[in-house]
Amino acid sequence: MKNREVADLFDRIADALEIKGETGFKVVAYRKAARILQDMTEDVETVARDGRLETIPGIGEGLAKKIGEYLETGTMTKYREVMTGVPESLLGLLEIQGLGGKTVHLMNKELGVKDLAGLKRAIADGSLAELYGMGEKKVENIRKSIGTRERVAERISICEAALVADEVIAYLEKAPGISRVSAAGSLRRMKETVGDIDILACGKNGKEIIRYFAHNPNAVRILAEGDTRGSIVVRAGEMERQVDLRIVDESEYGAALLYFTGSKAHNIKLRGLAKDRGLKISEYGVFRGTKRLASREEEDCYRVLRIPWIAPEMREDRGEVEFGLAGRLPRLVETGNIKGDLHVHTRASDGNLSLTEIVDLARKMGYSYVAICDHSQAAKYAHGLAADRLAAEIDEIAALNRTLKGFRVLKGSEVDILADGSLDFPDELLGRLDFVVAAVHSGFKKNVTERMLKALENPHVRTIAHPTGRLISGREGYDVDIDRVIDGAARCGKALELNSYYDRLDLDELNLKKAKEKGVKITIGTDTHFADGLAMMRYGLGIARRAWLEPGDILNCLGADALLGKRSSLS
Ligand code: DGT
Ligand code: CA
Ligand code: CA
Repeated sequence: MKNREVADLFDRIADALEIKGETGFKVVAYRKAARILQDMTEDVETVARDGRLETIPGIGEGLAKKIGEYLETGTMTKYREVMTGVPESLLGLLEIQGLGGKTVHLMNKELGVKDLAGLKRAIADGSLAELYGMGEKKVENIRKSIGTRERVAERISICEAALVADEVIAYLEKAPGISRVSAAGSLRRMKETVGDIDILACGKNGKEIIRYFAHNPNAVRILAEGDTRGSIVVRAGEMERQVDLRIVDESEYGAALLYFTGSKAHNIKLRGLAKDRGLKISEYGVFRGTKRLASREEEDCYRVLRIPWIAPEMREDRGEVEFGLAGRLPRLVETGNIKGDLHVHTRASDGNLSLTEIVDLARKMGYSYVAICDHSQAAKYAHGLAADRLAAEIDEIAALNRTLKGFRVLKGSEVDILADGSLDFPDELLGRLDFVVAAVHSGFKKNVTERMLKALENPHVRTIAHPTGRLISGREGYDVDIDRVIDGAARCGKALELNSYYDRLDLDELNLKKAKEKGVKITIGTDTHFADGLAMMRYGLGIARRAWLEPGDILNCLGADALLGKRSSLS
């Protein structure tokens, strides 16, 4: 269907007209036509072929002609006409959330803003806030969305980076003479976004390993191919990413790994600590004068500095060195502590897995339970379950559980929090479930905080899914006061979710830390819809560890009985 294409063209025409300073009915007519075309279920080409374009309400003779021309020739004269004289850099500004054609026109006319750099200057010198119809709050939103866009362009999510790195490392493990290989940098620290991917290795013939690395069939470009360093560019989803490999001597592997894992702030802290002890630390080891005291293993380097080994996820200079010195490092949650996945979709809503497939996959992960949380009826786009279908799923799970030994499927729901904060199912039905996850999927700007607080009051709700709604790829998230939601969860004794779906990682590490400080427990769910997705637990765990979470902070570390607060383990 070309409906969307034509709608986009009309929107672009309206944008361009606005940038040129036009207002009024023409702009409105193009916008309206765009919306109508987008919402139309019938194929616009069929309608055009039948000569019925003008029967569509909102599409008059002029617009019908333009649509017809585009469908026949693939171009629209009017579009080309309107676009002439509108600089690409001004059109580009429309991609920033909160900026429409009208504002771009005013900025351009009154402040001389021609591009992103100009916009940033107008924000910095306060002139944008003075512009008619603007104000501090709007400017702040624009500033934020510029920030998000730039971060996203430069960085990719840990999940995409890890997939690339896994592949490169698996390839490197087969390199001639290689003896050790590890991820380093932000990837090893499991930071939620990664700039470039750093890999460290050692082995017999470094130069040959670099050569092998550079000729990875997945490399789209070789940037450097030296004796101890190589650098390539590989595909990562939609984008390209730089991968750096360093080869070091086996005797210096630990010191180099410590150095290249970073973070820079952690390294600087360690350098200060070494100095206090009359030592020196570098990528070659820890030294007293010229005498090397440690270098082979990371543990050795930490030991001579007289602190315990610190997990890479904590190395951000957020107090980890002080805690280490005081012998008070947390015992971070580990893969082996996780007893189940607390948010999984089946085919019944928008997943593509059956119950038995999920059980098999969960068992392979080493779990003893999994919570099935299909969407509720309001989530129509996701084929959400109406009450009768949920009741049927409950029965199906009960029957399946009777056939399983040492594993339990939890009857759950990802129930929508509606516009008034009530839930999408009656309490009586929710009461039949083992695990209720409540989630906002609509009205992202409407009273989200109040709605979540109300949902937390419901006795059946255990946790709130993806509480901020942000997407790593760029969506800002709900208009929610997360601090109040955390306080609400604490007050109601409820948990909040760490959604490990690759583009979410929500709550993020800072909010997780806040939640922990308030005594709020965390549930980790992959929110997976497909077979590979249960493995996304790894990213949730990484983020949890970056927030210093321990097994006691995470409900997935409880056995099923303790989780459900019941003695019986039947159905
Ligand atoms: P990224 O790539 O932006 O996600 O972040 P990182 O942490 O991977 O940073 P990157 O790739 O620039 O450097 C990798 C590690 O090497 C970094 O975490 C610490 C270390 N490193 C790099 N430059 C410096 C430096 O100037 N001083 C110190 N102490 N360490 C550095
Ligand atoms: Ca890096
Ligand atoms: Ca790097």
